[in-house]
Amino acid sequence: MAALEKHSGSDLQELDKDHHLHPFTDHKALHEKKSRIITRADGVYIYDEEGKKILDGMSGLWCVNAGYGRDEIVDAAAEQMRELPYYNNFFQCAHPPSIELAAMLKEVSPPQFNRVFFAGSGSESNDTIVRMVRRYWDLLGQPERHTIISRENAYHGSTVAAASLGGMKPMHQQGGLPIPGIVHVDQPYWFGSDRSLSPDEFGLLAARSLEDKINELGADKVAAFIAEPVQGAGGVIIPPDSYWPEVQRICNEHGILLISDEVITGFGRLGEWFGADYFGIKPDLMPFAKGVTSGYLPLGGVMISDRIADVLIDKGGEFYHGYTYSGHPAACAVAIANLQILQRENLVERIKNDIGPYLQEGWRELGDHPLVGETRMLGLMGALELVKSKEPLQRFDEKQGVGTICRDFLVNNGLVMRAVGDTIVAAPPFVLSHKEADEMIDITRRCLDLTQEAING
Ligand code: PXG
Repeated sequence: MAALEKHSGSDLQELDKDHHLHPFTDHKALHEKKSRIITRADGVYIYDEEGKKILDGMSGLWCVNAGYGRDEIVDAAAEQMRELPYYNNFFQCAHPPSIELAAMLKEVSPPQFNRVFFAGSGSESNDTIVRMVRRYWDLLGQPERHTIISRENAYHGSTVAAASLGGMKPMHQQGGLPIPGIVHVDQPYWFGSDRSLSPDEFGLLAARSLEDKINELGADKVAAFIAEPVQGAGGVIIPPDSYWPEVQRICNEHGILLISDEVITGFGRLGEWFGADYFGIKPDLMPFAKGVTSGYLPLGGVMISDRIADVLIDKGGEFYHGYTYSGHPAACAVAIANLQILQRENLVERIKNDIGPYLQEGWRELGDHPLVGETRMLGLMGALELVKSKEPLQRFDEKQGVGTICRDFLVNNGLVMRAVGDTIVAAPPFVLSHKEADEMIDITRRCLDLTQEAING
């Protein structure tokens, strides 16, 4: 540690280049450049090692919902580490933080959920999903109900099972994914369609691609359907109103488990505790991660409905599944402190009634910019679709990298947002003030102008 403290600036960048392979990175491209080194953060701002202040419009990676600099979360971790830094929940053991967090999660979750299974990340939570739904049907004497249906362009994580559940073609092309028993249906991406149907007609059509697949496979072969309430990494795809009720009908009619991946939408991002609450659906399982700790320590898990838990408990037999860090005490203590902040400061209600509508209004106004083909935002989760022409609608050639050009202007001008192709996505911390929201909109508008100048040459 003492040795590392001596390093700063380009020295750190060199060490990074020499010793660190980054996640989701073109290693050759990064090797030819330098990484941006973030050294500290406070509130909604991060600071790089040159002291540049950047508004974090992504809450880290969709996770630092309570904002940076929360001493009570830090204190909770330190206290827990002094008391009991680690013990496992295997072999009929448990510890106070895992038990107290489990009870707290039950309180904030929809009524069908009374139990949680802990994991260390969203990907591990979704690996748990694959194993648990198959275990459930095995225990019910229907082992042939094996196939899990997911959606094109979904993101459910990066382990072999989670990446298979995901619907990202480039990920599947690396390493022969998906694994057998996972298939994909349409996503409800109206703006990405030819828009000949109304959004509601299109939403029904997308939902019915699930029913078509069930009929093709035979319902007695299908275990579950998994989806993000709003697709996040895929570009903040907000489904038309008709979509979720129809999916719920289809799952009910065919007896298929419904899984709402709440890794991004869980714990308030849409202005309700869970995306399932927002859309009025009744999932059987809800994987979560990220916002449960506001990213201060890694923690994931799956909320397990009584439908599933009752079978696991009644039928018995060991379920050979779990992780060393399932319910890590320090991570659970951090989650408790974080959820207490959300509750005490009414941050979820704040998204619904205050900062959500406020940012949404400014965001919507960006739609008058010539580069913006569509704006969408639910709660604090939004997207801007950059287009070459609005009428008739024309997209840019992907190779032009317009989204990346805009993203780079944004970061250089003090605002981090993500580019998903030519879609700019945002998910700021829940503590964003009105002034900071104005700053987000002002920088975005300026960078849209800069992007337009750059592409016009
Ligand atoms: N489900 C969903 C819906 C996610 O968004 C995961 C599962 C996996 O979680 P872990 O903790 O294993 O990463 C995610 C993660 C991006 C980006 O660039 C999104 C995620 C992760 C990393 C980058 O948008 N989402």
